Amino acid sequence: MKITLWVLPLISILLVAGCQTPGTFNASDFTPPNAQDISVQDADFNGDGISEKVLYYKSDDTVDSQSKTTNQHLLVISNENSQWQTVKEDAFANSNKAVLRFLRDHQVVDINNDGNQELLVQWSYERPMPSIGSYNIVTVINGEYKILDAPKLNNLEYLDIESGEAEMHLRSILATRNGIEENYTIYCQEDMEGKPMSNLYEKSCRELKITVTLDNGTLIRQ
Ligand SMILES: [Ca+2]
Ligand SMILES: [Ca+2]
Repeated sequence: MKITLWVLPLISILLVAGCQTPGTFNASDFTPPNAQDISVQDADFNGDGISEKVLYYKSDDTVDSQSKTTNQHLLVISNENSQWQTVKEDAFANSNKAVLRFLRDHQVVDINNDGNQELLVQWSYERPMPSIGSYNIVTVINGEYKILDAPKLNNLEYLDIESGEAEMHLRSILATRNGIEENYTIYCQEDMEGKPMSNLYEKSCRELKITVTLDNGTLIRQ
């Protein structure tokens, strides 16, 4: 009888633990009190039919006018064993002393059309440049969350140097179900020669479209 009294509560505890359903997601569990512009999106990265969360927020860590910092945070949060946990985070800190990059856009898309969703994150440079910046994607590879950077561009593979093509700059990207469509503008030496910096990219030679695909966990420029 004594044994039963000990065992029964233990069994009850184990049963309750075993039957736990994913708890309610509260963005406030993952954001500081000064978080602004909070947004939450559902995304199923691993294709198990259960949504993970993509959480974005800004936080202003300004101490005084001499020390101003604005942070942008992008978190992927997954429900692991009935606990919401951050599985990937990208933070962009910009202060009045150092500006690195700005988060420009993020969207949930299925880049390789396999039914699992990816997160496409686009960021831009500090100052207006002929290029928009770059991007990365968050995806699950063999059960692990990974950030894949855009593949490094080798201009020489695409520029017709003999015809005077000198520079190429990424002007926009578009997420499609066949991959990431990169749109480049190409500039020729003769159009840039002798121009001041402000007019350097006034005239372009041609446009070029390249598709980047996600194959076997790698981003490949076609
Ligand atoms: Ca999932
Ligand atoms: Ca996919």
